[in-house]
Amino acid sequence: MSDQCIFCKIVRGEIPADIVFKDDDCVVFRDINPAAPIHLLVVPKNHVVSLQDVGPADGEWLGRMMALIPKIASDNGCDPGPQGGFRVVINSGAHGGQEVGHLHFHIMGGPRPWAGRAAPNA
Ligand code: DGP
Repeated sequence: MSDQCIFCKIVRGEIPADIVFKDDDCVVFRDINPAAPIHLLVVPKNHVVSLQDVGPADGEWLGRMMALIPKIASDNGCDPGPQGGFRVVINSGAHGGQEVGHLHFHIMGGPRPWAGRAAPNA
């Protein structure tokens, strides 16, 4: 955990968020500035700065988080199958367009065209 990190504060319940799922590994909440009709952030409870900071020892919890994504997407309105689906984005570091220094997966879905940002920091 990091004292000043905004996502750690959401994980600790110190600031509000529209949380749709939580388990031992992660918290999932709606993006405050959605780029798609459905835009969720999957945030590990551990303070990991970015994907650049993970390695082989992180495979188990990362794999569990990744494997949750299809169910979280469909539970929150993403249509199944090839006619539906969703986009997953992980921005990493300044050149990757990362704004919040706590690893997170964006899940974006809903019928196209998407109004507003087509993708975070695209
Ligand atoms: P990134 O650029 O990948 O670091 O994306 C950060 C996303 O986090 C961005 O789409 C907006 C979202 N965000 C930033 N602060 C907050 C917040 O306080 N609450 C929520 N729900 N989302 C936030």
